Amino acid sequence: GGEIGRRIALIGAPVEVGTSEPGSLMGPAALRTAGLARTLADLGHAVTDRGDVAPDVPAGARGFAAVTAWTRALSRAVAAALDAGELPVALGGDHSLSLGTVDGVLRHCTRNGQPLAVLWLDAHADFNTPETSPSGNVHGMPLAALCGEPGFSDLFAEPAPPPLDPARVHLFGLRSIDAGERALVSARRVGVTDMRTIDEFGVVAPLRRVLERVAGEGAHLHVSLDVDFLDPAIAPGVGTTVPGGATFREAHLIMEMLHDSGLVRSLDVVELNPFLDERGRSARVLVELVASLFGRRILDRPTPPVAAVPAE
Ligand code: B3U
Ligand code: MN
Ligand code: MN
Repeated sequence: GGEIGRRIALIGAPVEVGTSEPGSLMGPAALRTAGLARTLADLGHAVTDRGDVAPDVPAGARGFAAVTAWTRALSRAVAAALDAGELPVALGGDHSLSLGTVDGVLRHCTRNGQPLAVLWLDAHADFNTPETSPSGNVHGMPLAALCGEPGFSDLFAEPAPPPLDPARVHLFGLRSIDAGERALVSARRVGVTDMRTIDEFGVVAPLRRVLERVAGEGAHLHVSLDVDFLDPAIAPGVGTTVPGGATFREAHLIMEMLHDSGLVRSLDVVELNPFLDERGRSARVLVELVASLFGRRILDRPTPPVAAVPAE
């Protein structure tokens, strides 16, 4: 089961250079305003807010020049936190920030000889390359870059760690995927629990299988939570809403299972766009979800081993 009393480092990543929808720059501030640090401290954790990462982004830089600066700065911040025995929680910021956070985790894991598993809670696959992307927005590309697809040279600091193993990436909640991504995701054997699978089997059986595999491999589990994983009805504060997302109850159950697994070692909370939010609702829901991931519970009862497991 999950432990309480962790050392948690909050790392602000006010980045929006990866998206064409301005406003996610304000995400870290909104999560702080919604009481993230206090909520985690009240659960018995030792929380340090490291403030916002402030990379040297060349003036006026957009696209990959700016993304590269963010990637390297976030990678250093996350790796340093992990090396110090902390659990880094990155506050976004658009999803291009995961280039940096996951690269930092990858470096830490590579040094320790530990495999890295990534759970990507998102409506999208974020597996475009500059070649396949319909929008050119980098927030739709981080997994492709991290998994070593071509077209991203010089993004990661040298010497770069071996790329993320796509077979240890699991997309959960997928319901919007571009043609090029679809081909890559299946060619690289990325794990997927799409919305149809969730409709058929619920979240428990597919997630339990992911967690059992991570536990069996002794892997570090990194969770990347995109606001658009959630249904827009409960979290409208995001640039790319996609109907049919996770409900409040599904999302909390996932967080509770993640807590009970005791496997989560790093977390991103991304794509919160307070400019598009309604009276702070989305920020508040995210704080509640992170609280569940870090041990808030109704009663001391883990999820029972129910439900048939769908065929792979
Ligand atoms: N797949 C599309 C849309 C998208 C991906 N991630 C977000 N939107 N947030 C793209 O632009 O790559
Ligand atoms: Mn995303
Ligand atoms: Mn998304």
